[in-house]
Amino acid sequence: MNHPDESALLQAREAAARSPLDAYWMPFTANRQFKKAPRLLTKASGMHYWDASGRQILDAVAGLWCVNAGHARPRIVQAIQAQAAEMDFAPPFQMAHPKAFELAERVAAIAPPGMDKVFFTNSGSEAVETALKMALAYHRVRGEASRTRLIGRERGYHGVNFGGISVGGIAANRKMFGNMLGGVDHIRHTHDLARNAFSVGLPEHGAEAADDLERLVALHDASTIAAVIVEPVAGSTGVLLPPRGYLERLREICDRHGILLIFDEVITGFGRTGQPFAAQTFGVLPDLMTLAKGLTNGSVPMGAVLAQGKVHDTFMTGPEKAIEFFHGYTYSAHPLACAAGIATLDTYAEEGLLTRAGELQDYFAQALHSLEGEPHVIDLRNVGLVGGIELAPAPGAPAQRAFDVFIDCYERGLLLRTTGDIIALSPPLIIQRGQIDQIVETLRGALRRVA
Ligand code: PXG
Repeated sequence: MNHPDESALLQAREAAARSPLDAYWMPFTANRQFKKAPRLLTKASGMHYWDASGRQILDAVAGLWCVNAGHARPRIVQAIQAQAAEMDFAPPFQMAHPKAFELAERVAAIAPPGMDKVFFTNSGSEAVETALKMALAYHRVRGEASRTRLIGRERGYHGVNFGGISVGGIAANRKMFGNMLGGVDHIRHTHDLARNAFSVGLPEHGAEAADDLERLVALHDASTIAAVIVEPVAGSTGVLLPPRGYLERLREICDRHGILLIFDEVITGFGRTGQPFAAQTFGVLPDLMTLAKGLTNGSVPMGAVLAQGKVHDTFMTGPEKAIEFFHGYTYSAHPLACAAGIATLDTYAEEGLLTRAGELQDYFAQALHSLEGEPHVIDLRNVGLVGGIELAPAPGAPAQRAFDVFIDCYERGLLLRTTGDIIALSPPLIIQRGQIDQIVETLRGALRRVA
């Protein structure tokens, strides 16, 4: 046995000998592969990152679908700095601070009609859990407590908490984690390469996929179903667009059966599709909407649920002294996040960013679709400033080809995001036409280089 001092020394020596990358267990990452060849970003401004060696990297994914106004925008930086100095934290339960109300008003002002109540969370995942709980509680408060079933969609992504993975439809995110929530079912996804490959904008075929909800109503009975949650554009699973007429039909079926419709707009929110929210771009009004990411331009973690007034008001019927919704987070409406959110909305407004994707989408679409015919490309998809490039998987090695393209592009100064064999593009909304060309030409080179 070592003397205590000696063993402490030994431990310290061992720790020093370990790689400084050992302790951090990285999320959604092949940890061992990454740590053999780390990609460390150390600085960001506007459309670019810089890595630890000072190399400039064009950001084609707005960080992770969140930095819609570009990186390190001065107004946002200053707002966070000033707020940190003025008041770091305020308790959110039975107390509040002015910027929480101000940000809620500002979000409601750009939201679809009637969606004027805002509940703050700290992430998209928490926004999803909040919306699901809100839907269940809403039906209970209005006297239909039997509506407990939640419906998601195959290939859906709604964050990583238990509610979100239960209504989500990505096997890898579910299979390790047991039984999920009870009483959840899924409608089928809308991806249909055979009929819709290389569509420019929304695909023509597949509105009838919404009728799958009627099948679940027939199976479970509407009186047991609380809500349906879908992403208007499914992002994380690889950019799946709603077929023309699909969301409208989903809305009609929900209306017919008294089911709440939740749009998860965590990636489509804040200008990504050409309007502030996809609900506006596609002209379909949900009952609840989940937001995050672009809400603070990615600068401080924050999410939110937007609710129709009628949903909110239903809760406001009991005794005035009673807490209406037993839910919330220590960091709900955190002062730094609120300050960042207000400055973010100012920046979006000043620069017309919430509609800029609409102005650029034709140029973006044309550039993207010029990749048709390049090696491995089996589909190209676009809406607003979202692009999807689906590759044929390499034989026996699914996801390898897209990852190789990702690495090839990164080495040439371009940051992409891949999921399986699909490459996603979601650049900051401040992007210039020349930078769209740079993204597409770098990609073209990579597609020709990879096996
Ligand atoms: N809903 C949707 C639609 C999302 O895209 C979340 C919820 C969860 O948000 P948080 O803030 O809890 O991560 C997301 C997150 C990708 C990718 O590769 C996208 C997300 C997360 C990880 C990867 O596109 N979006």
